[in-house]
Formats: sequence, structure tokens, C-alpha cells
Amino acid sequence: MSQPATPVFPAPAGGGARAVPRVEAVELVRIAMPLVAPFRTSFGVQTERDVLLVHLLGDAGEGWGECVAMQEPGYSSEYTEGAQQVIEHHLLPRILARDRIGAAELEGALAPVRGHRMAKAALEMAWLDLELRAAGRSLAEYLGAVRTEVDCGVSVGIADTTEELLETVAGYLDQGYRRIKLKIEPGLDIERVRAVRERCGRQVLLQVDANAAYTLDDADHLARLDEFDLLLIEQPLPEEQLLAHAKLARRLTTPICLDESITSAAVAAEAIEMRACSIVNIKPGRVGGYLEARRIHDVCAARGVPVWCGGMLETGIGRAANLALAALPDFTLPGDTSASDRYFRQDITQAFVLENGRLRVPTGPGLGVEVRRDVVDSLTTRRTVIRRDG
Ligand code: OSB
Ligand code: MG
Repeated sequence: MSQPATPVFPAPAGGGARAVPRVEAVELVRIAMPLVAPFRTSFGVQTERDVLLVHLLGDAGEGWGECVAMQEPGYSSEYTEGAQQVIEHHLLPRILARDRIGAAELEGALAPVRGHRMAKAALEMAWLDLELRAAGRSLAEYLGAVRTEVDCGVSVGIADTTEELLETVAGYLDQGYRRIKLKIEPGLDIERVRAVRERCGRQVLLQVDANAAYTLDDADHLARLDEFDLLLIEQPLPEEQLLAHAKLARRLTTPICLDESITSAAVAAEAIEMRACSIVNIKPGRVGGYLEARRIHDVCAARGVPVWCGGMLETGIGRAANLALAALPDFTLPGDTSASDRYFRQDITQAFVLENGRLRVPTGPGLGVEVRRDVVDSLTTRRTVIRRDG
């Protein structure tokens, strides 16, 4: 289940061979990216992304990573400022204490720090980009991609009115999105879903995401969603409540998909065995990185559980990496890997553009995107440089 990741570089052959790039400095860049429209979920409203970028400067080039933590600890306990703190004070010191460290060795070096998976994932992404760029290999190939493009869905926030929701959904369907996900919360659920289903017809792939807004006492209420032929209901109950999800699953015909609850491959295996879910949303940031994400993919594939790639309103950096992951074989459902223009007027990489409801998987070295430094600079709210001492 947790076989070690394939090393990017072969073991150094005799002395002198440069095994992995050496990181000389780490630049932490905070940017403020306005969203094209406010995004409302059961845990709050986002109007702007406060994103922490990790930029590695090494002896063999550069690497970029993106931290998916949100400004407020509403989706999970992590948040941008906390992630920056733990990276600066607890994670980077452990890594920079080593002369050279490969991306696949980061998990071991950072294991003494509990949790903080989004912070760890941001570093891993940057290290993978650095290492794979230097090796001339793409992340997609490294992870084991079997697709050159992936089916895309879109996550639709809670609207002020049903009319507004119907208009937004119709717009996304016109653009070609292959699946619609509606954010729901108690009171803005059954009738909203009914309205969308009636307007769009049975053929549209439709699912809902509660972001942990219900309790097991709502089981009868949630069972009213069964008549709408939903692909799945995502994370109806709180993160820690695997057993309650298993009990709820027995009272619904709509399949349960877990997002927040799945923090590792071990938890994924337990959740599946307990029948707490029959589908898994994989977000690399939530689980500590792309290598753990791949292990979750493998755990699910071995148990016949389909997976799809979640999203955290990423910039082009995180989006590129998510597309590489979504190209793995068990990603059989459309993901929340939407086009750049669903989120931002201007992305910090080349824009990802929907083509026939799909996005292309980047093929260039590393993440396969070039960061537009002028755009990053124009959005920067804070910049911190950490140099290797000595
Ligand atoms: O629960 O999937 C979620 C965005 C931020 C935090 C949590 C979630 C989401 C989304 C949007 O649903 C996914 C995306 O389009 O990036
Ligand atoms: Mg979710």
C-alpha cells in the first residue's frame, strides 16, 4: 500500500554524482488574488485568495509550490498565516539542516511535525518541481499518468437566490463543464437541488458538497436528496465522524464521498473498510502532498473505489499539479479542476483553458508551467527569503 515513491534520480553512482539539486534559498511569497465572483460555502464566503507560494532557488534551477490553505481555518484547521509560520519555524529548518534532500525524502524529514499537511504539501510540490525540472521529467509521467487530458467539473457556490443559481449553472454548462457540483447547507439544499435537476434534465452529472454542515440527526432530511439521481454527496458530516458517515450511508441511496475526513492513505483504507464512503475526493494539499495522494489513489483502486481530484481554488501552479494527478487511472470521475477563468481574471501562469469540457495535462518538465513573475509581483503582499546559513 505505501510502497516508496520511485526516486526521481538514481542513487549516485560512486562519489561525485550529484544526486539531487541543492536548495540555496527559499522565497515565501504571499499574494492576494481577487476571485472573479464571491465563492460561498457552508463554512464562509471567499472573495479573494490569500495564497502562499514557495519558490526554491537551487544550484540546478528553480521550483515552485503553492499552499492550498485558506485565509481562515474554516474548511480545515489549517490557514495561510499558520502554514507560513510552521514552514518558516518548523519545517524548513528540518529540511535545510540537510545538504541535499530529495522530494521523496521530505515526508520522513518532516514526520516529527504532526499534522500541517497543507504546509508540508506546498514544500513537497516545490521540491518535486525543482527536482523534475532538473531531470527533464514531467510530474504527470513521474506519478504514472495514463491520460493526456482530464474531464472537468465545476464547483458552484451557494447563491443568494435559486434564479441566480440556475443562471450560474446554465453558464457553466454552456462552457462545456462535464459535471456540476452544488455547495449546500441546511435550508439551502433540497429545493435548490430540485430546481437545478428540473432545469438541466437527468443527463447532467450532478453532485452536492455539504462541507460537514449536517449531523447524523439529519439523515431523513438528506435522504430526500435520493430522488435527484446525484452522483454523490460530499462530506455531509464533520471530519472526525467516520462511523456516523457509515451509519448515514446505510440510510441513503446517494453514494457518500469523503473530502475533509480523508487525511491519509491509512484513513482512506479505514473509511472504505468501515463503508463510510464509496467514493473519495483526493486533494493533495489536504493529505500532505502528491506522494501521499498517489498512495490514496492506489488504496482506492485496489478496493474498487473511484476517486476524483478536488480543488482548493488553486492558481495555475497547483492546478498544473492537480491535472497531473487527475491523469492517473482511478480518477474516473470529473474533478474540481476547472479552467483558470472560473477563478481569476488573470492567472500567475499561462491560463488553463477548457476544451470540450477538458483540460490538458501539462507535459513540460516539473509542473510544466512557467510562473509569470510580473503578475506575481503585482499581487504580492509579503515576501520573505530564507537562506541556508553558512
Ligand atoms: O470542499 O471541495 C471543497 C474550495 C475551497 C475549499 C473546499 C472546497 C472547495 C471547492 C472548490 O469546492 C473547488 C475548486 O474549484 O477549486
Ligand atoms: Mg469538498
